Amino acid sequence: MVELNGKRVLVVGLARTGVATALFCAARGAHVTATDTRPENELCEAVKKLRAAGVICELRAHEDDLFLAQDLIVPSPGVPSDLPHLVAARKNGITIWSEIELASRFLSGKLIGITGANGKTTTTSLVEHILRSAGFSTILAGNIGTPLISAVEASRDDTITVAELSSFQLELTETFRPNIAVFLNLTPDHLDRHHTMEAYGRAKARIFANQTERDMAILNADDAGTTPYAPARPQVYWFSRKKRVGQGAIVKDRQIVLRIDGEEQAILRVSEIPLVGAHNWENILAAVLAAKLAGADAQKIASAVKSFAGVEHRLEFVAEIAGVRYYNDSKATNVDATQKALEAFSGRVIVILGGKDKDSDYTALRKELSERTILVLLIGSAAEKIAGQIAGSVKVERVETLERAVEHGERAARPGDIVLLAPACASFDQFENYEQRGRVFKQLVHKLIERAALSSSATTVQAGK
Ligand code: UMA
Repeated sequence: MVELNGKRVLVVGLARTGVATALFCAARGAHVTATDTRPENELCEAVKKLRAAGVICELRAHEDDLFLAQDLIVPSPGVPSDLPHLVAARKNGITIWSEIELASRFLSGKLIGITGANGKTTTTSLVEHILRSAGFSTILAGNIGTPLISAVEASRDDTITVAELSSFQLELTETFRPNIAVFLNLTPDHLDRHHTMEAYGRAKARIFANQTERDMAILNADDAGTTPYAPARPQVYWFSRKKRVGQGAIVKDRQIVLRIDGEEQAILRVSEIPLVGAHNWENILAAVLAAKLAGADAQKIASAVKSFAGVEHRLEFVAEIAGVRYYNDSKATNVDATQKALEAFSGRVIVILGGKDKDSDYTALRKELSERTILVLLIGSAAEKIAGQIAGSVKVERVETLERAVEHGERAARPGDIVLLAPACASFDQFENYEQRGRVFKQLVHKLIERAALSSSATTVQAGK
């Protein structure tokens, strides 16, 4: 635990993380200032709440002097760690922690941390679902949407907090130490922020940095990006869908099998996995292994996996209209996630790509696009770049907005086809976040259902959850 009483704390960024962090520190007696580049009229509700708690709000711009007059600075994940104000504060010896570092110093009970370029949200949700179904007291938090600091109040000695962790959160940690740490995979993402794959990998691998012999690390034996980061101190477990591992989880005779302390235990058949796409086997292997190491019973793990409904915006089935199936994978915010989404389907796919570019290389999509898709619909500010990089591999239409993409998709699709939103980009050019983008897509598909219902009684419609 760290003493906040009387300390000068600066919180940078006033969205979910910043508001929760500022209120947390103020409630513990710190002198809190909060700063955001946005003006007050865009932050009304947050500012009202913060001022009521005694937090000073400095808005519209970040003042240099403010950063140098602090004991502790907590930047939100969306604030680049090389922001000049932070660089200057660091030079002046001021402590800079991410919110997960601060939260971990107050959190009670056990912590399972899950990171990776893709699959984090599904794996985190699944681990929490398994443990809750197995009777443990759990909290779901982190990059998944609820800041870890919000979990502190409810955590007890017997709580297991299951946290999705991003590179942005991990890079500014110091003593952060999950009891079980999972590193799912490493493929290009966020290069606009981390600049190199090495820096991105190093930030993620901080999940293992403070683990001891009593802790457990779980890594993907099939992913060349993560294997070099296998740590020395904690007990290391591997998962693989392609090969055997010493200690961990594998696919054998089309079953998910745990191999722990020389014993093999079959958990469930792959045919019983309720999620689309072979890449989800990896998420399930990691989740089953983490849940087992956290103490869940094999039978309870199996029944919980079978009842897992999946995660919103992750290859989420939206509806089938006149034989065309619509899927929302708005969480596919990088090229690798889009590749995996395309690999999950064997039919003819019409895919919606585009949004805000993150210095990504879309040429990596050319193979899947030419083999699996019949049409690419381009939206958002990255459209020109994507069009240039995938030219010649598939038919492309520039439609600008999601609304027009859904209209064009419906018009171009024949029974048996799939219309898939898997944009390979961030959403911030046209939407608040990927969740809003996914919700808008689903609303647009639901409008198609209404139209289909009005225009013809013969049209068959099946809606997702
Ligand atoms: N801001 C500044 N100065 C800057 C930059 C931003 O003041 O230099 C301000 C913005 O004006 C805005 C605020 O900072 O008001 C935004 O902060 P934020 O982006 O950290 O927003 P939060 O709502 O706190 O969301 C963060 C995570 N966001 C990011 O990592 C970009 C959320 O992950 C996370 O769910 C949430 O904390 C709770 O932990 C989202 C995400 O996109 C889902 N994550 C990336 C991903 O999954 O790929 C890593």
